[in-house]
Amino acid sequence: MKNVVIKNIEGMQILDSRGNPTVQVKVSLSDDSIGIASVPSGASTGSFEAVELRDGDMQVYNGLSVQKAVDNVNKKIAKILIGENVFEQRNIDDKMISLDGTDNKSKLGANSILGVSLAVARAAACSLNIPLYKYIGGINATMMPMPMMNVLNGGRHANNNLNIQEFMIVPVGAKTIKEAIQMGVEVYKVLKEVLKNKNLVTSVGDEGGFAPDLENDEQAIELLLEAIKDAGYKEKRDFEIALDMASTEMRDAAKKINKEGYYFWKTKEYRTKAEMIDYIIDLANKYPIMSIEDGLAEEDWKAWKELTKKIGNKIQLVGDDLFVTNIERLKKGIDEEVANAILIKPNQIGTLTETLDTIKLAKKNGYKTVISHRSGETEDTFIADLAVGVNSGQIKTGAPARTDRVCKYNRLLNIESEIEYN
Ligand code: 2PG
Ligand code: MG
Repeated sequence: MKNVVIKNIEGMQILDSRGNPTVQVKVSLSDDSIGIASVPSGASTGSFEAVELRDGDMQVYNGLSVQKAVDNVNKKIAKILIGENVFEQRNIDDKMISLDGTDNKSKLGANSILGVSLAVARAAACSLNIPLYKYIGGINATMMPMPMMNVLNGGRHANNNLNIQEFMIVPVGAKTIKEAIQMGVEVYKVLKEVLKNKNLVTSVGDEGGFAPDLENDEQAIELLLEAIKDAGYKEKRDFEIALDMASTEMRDAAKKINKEGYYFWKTKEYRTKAEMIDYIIDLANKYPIMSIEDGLAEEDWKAWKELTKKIGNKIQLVGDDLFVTNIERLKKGIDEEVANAILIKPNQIGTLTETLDTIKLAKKNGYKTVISHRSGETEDTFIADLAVGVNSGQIKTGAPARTDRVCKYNRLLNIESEIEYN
């Protein structure tokens, strides 16, 4: 590999899609190539995620500014990485991990470390004059991911009465990303009409999906099925449904009222762990659901195991808050036969190398991988290239609305056309 070294690293504070400050990093190389990356941010974050460093000064951006993380990039991280070979991603990531020295990157902040890690990979791809997905996956990076489109938002992502956080449509009948996106958009538009005709609001939540008040969470699934049908598609053959229950939030709500199980705080319903498992199984039996993410909370290993045993051979069970893209937590899941898929969010762990290691372990053990955005995103499309680069098979990146979501779909369209013409 040619020897191109890091010449400069500059961090700066920009905004994410919710208007909150986040970190952007620019890495410049000795051959004048540059790579820029921006870091996303979650709302329903798992407590085992790597730490997002925020300044906490309530006078500035309500405590959310990230100037300390930016300073860490510009001073501490730049100091140890300038002069390093840009193609040695693992060495670069290891150096940042050692400099931080904590288990959860709380000293430098995962936001500062990830910004550098991703910008380094982009700069390397730029130096080789190849697209990012090819830098990540080489000539083997050819599989386009199936998109999970979050068209109805609830939970912490919307100010409505839906408890489940994400109601997604998955165009399983599509053969290309172009077709998948077209199908998804058509259903999304029809869904808007379906809502309008029922006098339901069509304003959107954080990930671009509609966020109406409904009779209950099941009605949301029924509306998706209605829109799929009205758009001229057939459930199961053309579309299946995926849910992110984000149930750690319901577990946290239950803790607040001193209960063991799950509290659906928006509708004031309480479910024990056993009732929660039954509820999930009922949903999976009743509707064409192919995937349920975080049906149970991040620490509920025993209940997760039971759920996996009961329906893990029928549908995809994705661990998000459960695994937090962390290889140790995934190992535990594999050992205990918990879940059968993992959500991959680079900012949950903080470096590209660790993200790739976790994906590798998942694949080796037959766990499906879903590359994911965060609810607070930027115009950065890194995850689209990552999804193709590792042949992840699936991507979750919101509704086909709002540029922070659409830019990822557009990037996938670009990649597919490049691959087709190669
Ligand atoms: C999730 C994500 C992304 P957040 O729970 O899967 O949809 O939400 O980024 O708020 O954690
Ligand atoms: Mg989730």
